[in-house]
Amino acid sequence: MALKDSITGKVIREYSIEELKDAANLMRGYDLVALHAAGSGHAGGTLSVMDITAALYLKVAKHDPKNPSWPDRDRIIWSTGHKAPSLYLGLAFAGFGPIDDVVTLRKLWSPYQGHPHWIKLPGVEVSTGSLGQGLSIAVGVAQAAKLDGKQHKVFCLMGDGEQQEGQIWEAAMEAGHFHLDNLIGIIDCNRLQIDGWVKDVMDVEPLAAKYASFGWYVMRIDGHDMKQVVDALEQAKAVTHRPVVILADTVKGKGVSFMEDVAGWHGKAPNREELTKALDELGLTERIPVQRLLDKANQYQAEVERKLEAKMPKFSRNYWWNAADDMKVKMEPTRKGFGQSLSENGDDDRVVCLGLDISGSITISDFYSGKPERKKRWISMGIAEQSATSAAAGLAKEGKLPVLGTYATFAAARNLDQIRTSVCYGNFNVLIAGAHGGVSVGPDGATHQALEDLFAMQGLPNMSVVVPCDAIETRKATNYLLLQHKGPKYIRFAREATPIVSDASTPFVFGQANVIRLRDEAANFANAFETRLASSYRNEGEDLSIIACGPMVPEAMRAAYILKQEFGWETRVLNLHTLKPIDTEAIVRAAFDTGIVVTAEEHQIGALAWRVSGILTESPQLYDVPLITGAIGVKDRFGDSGAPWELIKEFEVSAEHIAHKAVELMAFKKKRSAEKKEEREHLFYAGVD
Ligand SMILES: Cc1ncc(C[n+]2csc(CCOP(=O)(O)OP(=O)(O)O)c2C)c(N)n1
Repeated sequence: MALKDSITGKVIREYSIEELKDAANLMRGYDLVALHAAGSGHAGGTLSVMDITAALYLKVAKHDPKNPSWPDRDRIIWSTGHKAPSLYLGLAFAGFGPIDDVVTLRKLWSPYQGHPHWIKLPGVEVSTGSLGQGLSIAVGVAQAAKLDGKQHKVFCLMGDGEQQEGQIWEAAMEAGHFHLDNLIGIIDCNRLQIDGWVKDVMDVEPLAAKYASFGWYVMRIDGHDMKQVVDALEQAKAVTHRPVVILADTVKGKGVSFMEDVAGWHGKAPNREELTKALDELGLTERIPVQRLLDKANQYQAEVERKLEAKMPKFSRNYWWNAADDMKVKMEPTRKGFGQSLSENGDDDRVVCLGLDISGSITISDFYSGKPERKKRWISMGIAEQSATSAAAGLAKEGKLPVLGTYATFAAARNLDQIRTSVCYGNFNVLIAGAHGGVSVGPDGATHQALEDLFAMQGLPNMSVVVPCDAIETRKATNYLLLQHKGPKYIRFAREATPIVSDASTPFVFGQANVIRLRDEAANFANAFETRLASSYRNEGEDLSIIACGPMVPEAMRAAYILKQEFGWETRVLNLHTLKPIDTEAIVRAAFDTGIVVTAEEHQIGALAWRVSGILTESPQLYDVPLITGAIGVKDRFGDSGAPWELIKEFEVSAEHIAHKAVELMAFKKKRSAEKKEEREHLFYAGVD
């Protein structure tokens, strides 16, 4: 089979093995240029899988680039979503789109998202990024082909670390049970994952015996020997009565000496020097138009920035972070505070941390780094969020203080039923860390941007939910949750560095909001504000309130600054770091005292806004108080790839958007009080008053 014209049936191009090798090599070069232009992405895995990609897209799969939805095409399911750039290059080299365009990888609005999205790019079969789901999708696609009496094949590309996901084995069982001989799984066995060697993180071998025992036909090949790859894929198509899995032994970072077999190159892009060296090693210095590609990327980026700026609410000057000489902030990722707390408190023998193969970046590895004696209380669970959640419940039942964490979307959605039943129903002392919450995760895109986790976590009985505003508050919150708080607890933090707006003396009391008030301009932004526990705060007759949580608190503070500078208005900012149990009194008082409440959350609108509005509507103190409310947050849409601060603008969750909303609401308040005054005057002059 090959690239085909779906109308005439003619073969578009027949690649020789040598030509395929050359194409794979070129694709590696384009991949590295695109990663460099993006400034992020997955070098190691995209390089290890490139020979398989070239074989599939250019030789083995039957498809027509001019007719991407040809019903009789073979389907290629890219379960290993982080290797999206290889998929994009496979498609581009096959003729589905211009090769040069791949260089817009991971940029805002680009069809070349950090993880593949089939709605944005023709030729992509399904959207992936959450590991372990592709094989089940492939089972469904293969079943559909059987139901329709179709002859096409379904290929599913997976990673070896990915095999740790339990769902893979449910799908493997199903494919075996249903004798899906139209399904061909391919595993990129490069032996590495994020936290290190697969065999150390969570051994998945013997894969051949495992798949065979589920009724699969198994082949093992050298995944860099193009002839073997093509032969195995062709042979797989001829197997009957059984699904086939090809275990392809590969090298992570293949082709670039300093990337080969180095775990650190999993999720990293080369800098300019590394790119030059890599292209040289691949023998591509003369063959890839690096400057033309980078110019294209830069032009695309400049256009993104122009369009974004045009959409931003405007004020008399630029109030963006650190844009002026005063009101400067220091920035640090909130997740740092989590690691610091684990490092400080980890000597408590009850503390046990569970690794989910993303340990360094979410800082949970700070628990044991430099402290080898704690290693025995570090349990690496692999990429297995669901089982780890229930295992944590088991540890807690026996008196341990288990902590687990990963991207918030995999820490609070993938395993939701396990959190609900194993952890919350049993009311166990499990601390779950949802890292990389919100859109500011950036270029990884929608699959990695948790925008719904707080709905689920707040909805669970017994669960407590904390969303700290900066790294310092994260540390305090973790200290409290880890050692003092009993019961299920969820802490959510961000990936991007965000402003530090508190210090050691800032109050943090679980369940109690803080009031933050702008006092004077200062050299340091945080010093311009005074923070108090809401319960000890006295009404100062502010014009409006902004209620925020997480890194939206600094944005709310900056909005308060904009509103004061531009209009002279006073704002009460409420830092609602604890979403559950919620500080009802602080919310009611803010509403009562100011009459305007704007909520601000880096989440689908509602996790904060609906909780607050629920309180506003059901509190007797507010029954006859006229209130004007507004909500800032993500408006019922999935995230996108892009730079973190671009996404804050695109998803309208910046201080400027909060301030803009406040202006809109203040206009109503003023109109209403003008009408009230007129009515009073009217009644007075009519002699009724
Ligand atoms: C459900 C889920 N959990 C965690 C992640 C984060 N993650 C991305 S890649 C990766 C490691 C994958 O290892 P492997 O399948 O071996 O891929 P490779 O090493 O070849 O890149 C992890 C844990 C994810 N994308 N999805």
